[in-house]
Amino acid sequence: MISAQQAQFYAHHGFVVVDDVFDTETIREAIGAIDELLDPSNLGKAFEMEPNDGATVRRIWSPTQKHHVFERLAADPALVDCVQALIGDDVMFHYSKINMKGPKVGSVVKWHQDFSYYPHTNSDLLTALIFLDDATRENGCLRVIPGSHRRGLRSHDIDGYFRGTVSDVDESDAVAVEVKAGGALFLHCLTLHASEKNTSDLPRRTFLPAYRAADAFPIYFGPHAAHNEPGVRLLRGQAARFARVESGVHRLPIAERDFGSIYEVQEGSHLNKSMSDMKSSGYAVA
Ligand SMILES: O=C(O)CCC(=O)C(=O)O
Repeated sequence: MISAQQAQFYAHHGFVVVDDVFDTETIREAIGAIDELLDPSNLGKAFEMEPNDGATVRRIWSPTQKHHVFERLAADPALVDCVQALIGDDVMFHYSKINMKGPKVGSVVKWHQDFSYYPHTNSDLLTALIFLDDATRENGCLRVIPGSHRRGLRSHDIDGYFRGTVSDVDESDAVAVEVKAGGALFLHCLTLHASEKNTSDLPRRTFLPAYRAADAFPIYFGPHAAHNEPGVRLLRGQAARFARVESGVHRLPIAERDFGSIYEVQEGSHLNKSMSDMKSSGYAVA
């Protein structure tokens, strides 16, 4: 459970780390589930590969829909207690992914705010980064700009189109957040964050279930945002009868071409994709 002090830290800094949310046995189970998902018979099923070697998976899409272990973890009472303490009593599961951050190849994630990919009527949305390996500076732990969630949504456009990154971030305030395996980093949807390439020999596998308050509704239904909606479900409290609206103006993530992931739109590789690539990839989101 989260203490009042931790909840205050989150409100002020836009992130908070809670150690030991999951024990060693549960983490071992999650890694076993990843190994099952990565069985060669499943290759091509909504994984995204590292472009540099073409052989290492960098992302597994919607693990909660693919393996019961991840479905269970995303709804784990200890985890959802923490989420409830941060975004309120009515908690919806939003979507999930696994970032593999493989040894030596694990891709850079550039500075961004998650809200830019899926703007909602209010900003009570968060992602829980559940570390399955110790996250260190060497293997590309998350970097955040504390307090950036209180300064609103920044433009993620380049040359008039959404490119999923803020190009002029002042990194002097950035902190590297190292977390032990089994711990969780709860990240506000407006907190600027990034991670470096994994230069170590060790993986940094991370399961990322995302949640939102029941009265936060998506206001953009472009292809990369809309596809999550069928999987959204109530985990705690009551479904909303009103939408809570926080801001008058929302910048929309309108890209020059459809993109399959944050990696693609930040790298610009979506601009080289053919329409048949887009259709066959079968996934799309942040
Ligand atoms: O896994 C990471 O290092 C960054 C995660 C992230 O920002 C994302 O997947 O949107």
